[in-house]
Amino acid sequence: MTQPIRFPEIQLYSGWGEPMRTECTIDALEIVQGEIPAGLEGTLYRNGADRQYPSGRDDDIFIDGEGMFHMFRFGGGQVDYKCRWVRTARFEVQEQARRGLFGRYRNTFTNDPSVQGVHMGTANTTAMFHAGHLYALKEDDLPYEVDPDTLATIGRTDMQGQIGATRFTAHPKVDPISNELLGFAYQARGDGTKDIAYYLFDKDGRKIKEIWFEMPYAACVHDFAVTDEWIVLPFFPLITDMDAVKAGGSFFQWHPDEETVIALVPRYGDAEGIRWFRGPATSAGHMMNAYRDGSKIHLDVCLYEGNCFPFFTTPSGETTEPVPPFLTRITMDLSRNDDAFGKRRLCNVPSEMPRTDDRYQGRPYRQGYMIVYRSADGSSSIGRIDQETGALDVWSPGPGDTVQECQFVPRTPDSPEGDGWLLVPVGRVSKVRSDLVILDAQNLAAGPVATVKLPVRVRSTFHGTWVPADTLKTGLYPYSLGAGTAQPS
Ligand code: V55
Ligand code: FE
Repeated sequence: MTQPIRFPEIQLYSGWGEPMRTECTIDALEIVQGEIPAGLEGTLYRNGADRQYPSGRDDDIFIDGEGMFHMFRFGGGQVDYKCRWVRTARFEVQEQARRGLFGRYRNTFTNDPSVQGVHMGTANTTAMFHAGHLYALKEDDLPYEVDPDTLATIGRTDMQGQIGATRFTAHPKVDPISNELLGFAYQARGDGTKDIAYYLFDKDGRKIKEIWFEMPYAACVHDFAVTDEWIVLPFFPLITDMDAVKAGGSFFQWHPDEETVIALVPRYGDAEGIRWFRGPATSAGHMMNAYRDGSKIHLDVCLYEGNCFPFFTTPSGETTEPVPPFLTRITMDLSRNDDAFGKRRLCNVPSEMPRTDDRYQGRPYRQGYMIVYRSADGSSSIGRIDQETGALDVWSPGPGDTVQECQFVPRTPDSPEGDGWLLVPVGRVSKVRSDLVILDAQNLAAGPVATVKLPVRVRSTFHGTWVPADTLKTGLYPYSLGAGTAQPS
């Protein structure tokens, strides 16, 4: 007999965080307010962590857990919902055993001896669509391909042998204008290594560039940013020490005495052209955007002046005080001959999970969208910052309710920047279910254009992507930059 399944009584698994463990299909969701805008035809894919089985530990963290992949398909004024587990190697051995077999976050030394050699990858972080294929990604493993209609898992892939690294980022950038895919791997030769591999793929999924180099320490490189000429890779001192990992410890440790280091890698060049910049210890999960302005590179990032993950302690085991993330512009001037970067706060309200109109990734832009934290009751809101005026336009779902990362969808393939909708998953926490809300991206405060009701809880999603209906068939985004866009000089 196997042990009874019982999750530990920890905050992570209480209330809204209770493991959901449910695959479901709901056609024609109820639209409880408004109407689905005409022209909104396509699919919102989202990925998040749930828990198939308890790990048998009480130190699980929210970024761990098996990937649960969600899809909202918009067509003819209706929305269909589906969610499915990503059937990773890890998922399948646990399914067979009917219990948890994997231990601490990314620590292979804490796994059940029976699963030695089975990858711990959860495929839980984002959805990527490129060159006609849909993927579920986790930064410590290769991509898993997923069927875009059924969400059935097709399998783990190195993209026809093109990814020689042991893994691939969960924050790739698919440029919806050029249809290029830009990505990288960190700790690319295995856990604890300092290797970075940068990859560039063309619109057909053929690798056209690959650059390998070393970061200063074995950092956690969760996200990156791009410009027309550069890849921006920030290294924050959340560092892997394999001796600690082998002893069953945490996969990352916070080093307040190490520097923040940023590498600018030539997007189409080679490792000789890399430029380095340095500053005091800070950290971040997520970048809003980057762009080039003459000799300056601006990186807009939700920056923590300290450790963004208090559950990763210092090497001596000290926990750090939580610090709020503020949208911050880091500026690197290529014409200067020192390696310091400048730093300026862009918004005084704490914010996370930043997004833009994806057509403007890597290009001068004006509109940024993010989750903002304005009240102390645990609720969250969606905000739009106008980078020209600094003004914040906010929609709040209601007391105690929460929002997840939003997705911008342009009204037409060539509409001006920011002319379109924001799709926002909302946790109706007191009702123990979710909504998907559609906002006019130019006027969030006006409230939803439509509210789509889910009779179930979408427990956790981190990131996702929007695929227009035609793009599912052609494999190409049909987008172009709208009129009046400023271009770099
Ligand atoms: C992050 C998220 C992760 C992870 C490592 O936000 C870092 C940062 C969702 O999973 O595994
Ligand atoms: Fe992320």
